[in-house]
Amino acid sequence: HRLEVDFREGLARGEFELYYQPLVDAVTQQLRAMEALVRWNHPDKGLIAPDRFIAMAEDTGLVGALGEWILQTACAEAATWPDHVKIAVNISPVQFRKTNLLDVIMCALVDSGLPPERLEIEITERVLLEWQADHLSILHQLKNLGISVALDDFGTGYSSLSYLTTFPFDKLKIDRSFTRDLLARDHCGAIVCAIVNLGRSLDMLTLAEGVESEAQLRMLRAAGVDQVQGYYIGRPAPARDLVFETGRRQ
Ligand code: G
Ligand code: G
Ligand code: MN
Ligand code: NA
Repeated sequence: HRLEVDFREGLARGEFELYYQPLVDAVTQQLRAMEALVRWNHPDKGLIAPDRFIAMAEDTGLVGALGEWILQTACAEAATWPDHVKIAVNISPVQFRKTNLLDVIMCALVDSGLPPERLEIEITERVLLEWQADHLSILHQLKNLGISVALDDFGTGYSSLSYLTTFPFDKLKIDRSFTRDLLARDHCGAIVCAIVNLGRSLDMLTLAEGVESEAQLRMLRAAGVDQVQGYYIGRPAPARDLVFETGRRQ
């Protein structure tokens, strides 16, 4: 309960901050997008990671206010970046189900002037678990606006692949557990290759998460993954620390 009170006050006091992590082309290393990752600078407890407060925000309904702040802030920030760099924003399943997501997204785009083509939303398979007609309708409306939709943490959780034929995702983000075990376990390479082929057949980009070494990057490239993300490519950093080269990130 204490955390919940702190959370309400923290939102009002501007204690939340977005960090940004690069998503790059696997071959050319060209910057494609930045993923917004929320952090909480707690006055006493220091920097708090989202897995400590997102669930609480979902349970208390505060995820609506937090999600709105995140979308507004991420779009406003991205509007100042080079045109070819997209902004990827995580949408929690509860935010997806219980809030007026389309309105909130439209407002963030209008207020920031960010073209919809530069916004990518990331949803997890958890959203699809309670798949309903209006979820599908929201996703289709987002796509019709030009916003892209990525399926986050792909390959974990709910292994039904049938929803891939129900909705045309733009990107499959291969969960970092597959990247982590690439060198240690043979079958992980096979799974990554299978997902890459699946993506190609369904006309979806593939991205490998959690790339932490050159060896992993080389294997992912060989497997034909389109994009990569991870500490080896770039760590999440606050907006003030971002540096953009023209078309390239060093
Ligand atoms: O950034 P970090 O690795 O600590 O994130 C941990 C988890 O929190 C991840 O599952 C990530 O998707 C989630 N997360 C990070 N930022 C956001 C956000 O802005 N909104 C939502 N809904 N989840 C986020
Ligand atoms: O669930 P989602 O993919 O949105 O989670 C993203 C989280 O993964 C971020 O909070 C980020 O801190 C974390 N992350 C990003 N790159 C790496 C990495 O290379 N290794 C590990 N272990 N975590 C990472
Ligand atoms: Mn994500
Ligand atoms: Na992920």
